[in-house]
Amino acid sequence: MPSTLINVSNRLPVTVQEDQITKSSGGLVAALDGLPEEQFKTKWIGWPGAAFPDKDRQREIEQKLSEEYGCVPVFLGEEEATGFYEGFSNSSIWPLLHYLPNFLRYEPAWWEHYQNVNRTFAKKVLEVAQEGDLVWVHDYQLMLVPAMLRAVAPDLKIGFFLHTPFPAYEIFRCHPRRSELIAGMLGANRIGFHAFGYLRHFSSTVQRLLGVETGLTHIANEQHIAALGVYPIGINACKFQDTLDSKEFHQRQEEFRLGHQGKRLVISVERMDYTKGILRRLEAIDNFLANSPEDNDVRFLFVSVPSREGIEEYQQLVQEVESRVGQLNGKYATLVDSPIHFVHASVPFVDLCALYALADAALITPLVDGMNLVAKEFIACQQEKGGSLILSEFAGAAEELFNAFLVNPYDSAAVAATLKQALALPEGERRERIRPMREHVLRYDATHWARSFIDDLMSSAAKDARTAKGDIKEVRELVGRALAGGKQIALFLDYDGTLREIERQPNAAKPTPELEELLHRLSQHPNLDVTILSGRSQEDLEAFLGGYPVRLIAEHGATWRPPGHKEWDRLDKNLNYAWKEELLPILRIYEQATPGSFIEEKHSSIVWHYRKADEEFGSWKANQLTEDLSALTANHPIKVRHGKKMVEVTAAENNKGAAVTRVLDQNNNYGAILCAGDDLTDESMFELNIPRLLTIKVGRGASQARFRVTDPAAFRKLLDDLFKPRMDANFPKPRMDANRHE
Ligand code: GDG
Repeated sequence: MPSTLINVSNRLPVTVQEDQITKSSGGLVAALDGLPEEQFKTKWIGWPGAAFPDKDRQREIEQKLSEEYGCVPVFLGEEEATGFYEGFSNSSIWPLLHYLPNFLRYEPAWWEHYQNVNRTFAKKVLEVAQEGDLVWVHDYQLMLVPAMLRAVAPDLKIGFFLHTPFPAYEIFRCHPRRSELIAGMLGANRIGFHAFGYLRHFSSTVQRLLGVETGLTHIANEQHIAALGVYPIGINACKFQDTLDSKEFHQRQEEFRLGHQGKRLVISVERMDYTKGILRRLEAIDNFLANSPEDNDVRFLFVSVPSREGIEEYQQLVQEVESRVGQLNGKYATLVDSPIHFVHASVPFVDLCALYALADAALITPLVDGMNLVAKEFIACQQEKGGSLILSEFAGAAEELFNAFLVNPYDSAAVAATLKQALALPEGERRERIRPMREHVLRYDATHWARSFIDDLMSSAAKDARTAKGDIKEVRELVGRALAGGKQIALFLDYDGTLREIERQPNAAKPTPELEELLHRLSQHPNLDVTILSGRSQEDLEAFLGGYPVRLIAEHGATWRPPGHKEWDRLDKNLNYAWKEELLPILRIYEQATPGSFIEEKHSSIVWHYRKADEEFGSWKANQLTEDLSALTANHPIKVRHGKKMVEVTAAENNKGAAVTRVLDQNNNYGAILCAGDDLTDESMFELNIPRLLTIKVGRGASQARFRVTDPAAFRKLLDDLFKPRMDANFPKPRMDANRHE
């Protein structure tokens, strides 16, 4: 039975008018049409494009869309739709996502509409979704939907794809609702972006705004993990191939050829949007025409599809563009011709293909663009001609279209010069540039994009579903069986937050009498090999636990001491800690600026503690420090960790998982290996792939562990139950030096 893929996007892939429904054929529709039917049934949830206040009419549309198009309409009131779409989505989020804070407008009422509409979408999804379905939410209009869904249906598989860039934190932080927006996205199991830069910005924005520790490819929320990935969208290759083979295409191409005879054609195709750089491009064209009178056979053709016409900034843009085109044509026209041909309308698809195929060059110079499909479409349609692609380096497509002439759209003289150079290139060379790019865009098409995202979503959702949700009974059974078979069991136990509750003063966290009793019992158990590992220094561990015949591992695995030994052995002898000298002054600045905070220097790490600082200010500074350090140390084998009330920098090679592996390399005849921990440093143990491994997360938060207990008390109780003393046992009390507790 195929699962259903529920696509949730602002607009349905159909337009409903008074008496007819027409199917639109955007990239998204094509991408999902290409998915294998035996694997997926596709449904769409979205706005049908107009308000239908009459309830009977709504029911009628609903039925028709569901039966004939697999679409579920979300009906919105007129005012609500305007506040949500033109207001919040396109006048407030869109400009910021495109690095244009000057265009940002915000009205509290828009935010209300945005939340309400996102809620309505989420409700509709919950009405439609069945167990096992995948939900794929698209774009900036629906950023809150993933978290809204997660709150009600924690096990739903949810993907989110952002079709625009995600800007640097300094830009995104301008938005009055910045934290709510990113928290909304984090409800997804997987979040996709067009380019790695956008992913990196998102990750650092989450780190700085929400104080959540982020990895390169995942962000651990309270209860689940949001995986991050890069999926550059492609074009509907089949549709282009079919059109290029059609008779109509050849006819139109011939007609256009006649229409532009004797001219070299440079085309630009886009929605009329200020992000597309139209005014800057006209500046470059002015420069080109002024400085290249010998190129007077070049004609510029603009196809600018009307867009967001209800918004003032867009109306102004149309006026400015029209006036500038008029000015330039006035300046450079002859009695028989003018250099710029401006079409402010949408042209039929086949005409678009004919223009792409016929053009000598495409001038695509957005100021910022998530991907820009036009660039890829132009390449796909260039067969023999070998037209040149002049592409803004600020479009996501620039990362893939390796043979394009890349330009900075703000540098109009350079754009003009590059255009001249591109047009002058011999035809053979131009063809050679296009050929490999054409292969690329036809292979990595929209279907490839959708498949990669969906495959990854399924695997990350499956992984997330296992997040420490195993039944603890399984641990009891496996341990019971190993003990009954007389097998040895290895215990790898973290200390603070796992065996012992966290204390405000770290040196106050010495074992309580109850824990002493338990440790005594575990260390004397004939079937147990106990290791306690911690981020603490060896001095701390000696002071708290030195009296027990257990193995101690300190500083996340940098140093260890076998059971019963006095001497500690460093495992990081070959590591270079020169970075500590460099980073210390940075941490000192934070220490100075944050009253109550202090630095702890360990052999293998530096820690900035802020538990005694003002809570809010301390955590704000900690987010900032984590971000600064992460950026500075990106190319070093160093790990920066924002833990509980501290930021720690350690050598990446030192981790508890590696330490566990080292112990097991010496002997691995265990019937079970049990690892337990409460924070992110313990995840390296949980990720190990070794047989008979039982992993237990202590407390809340996402984790790779299979099992979970609520807190240290529950964990001690579990250990107590698992390793109850045998009736005949009479263990001696350990030798403890009372002074060592202080
Ligand atoms: C957003 C992101 C990202 C244009 N004129 C006509 C026409 N078009 C079609 C093109 C192309 C589409 O519109 C435009 O797509 P883009 O990708 O260039 O840009 P946005 O509309 O801003 O799309 C963008 C995209 O989402 C996908 O994730 O790449 O960065 O901003 O397919 O062919 N189609 C027809 N007539 C026209 O006159 N038929």
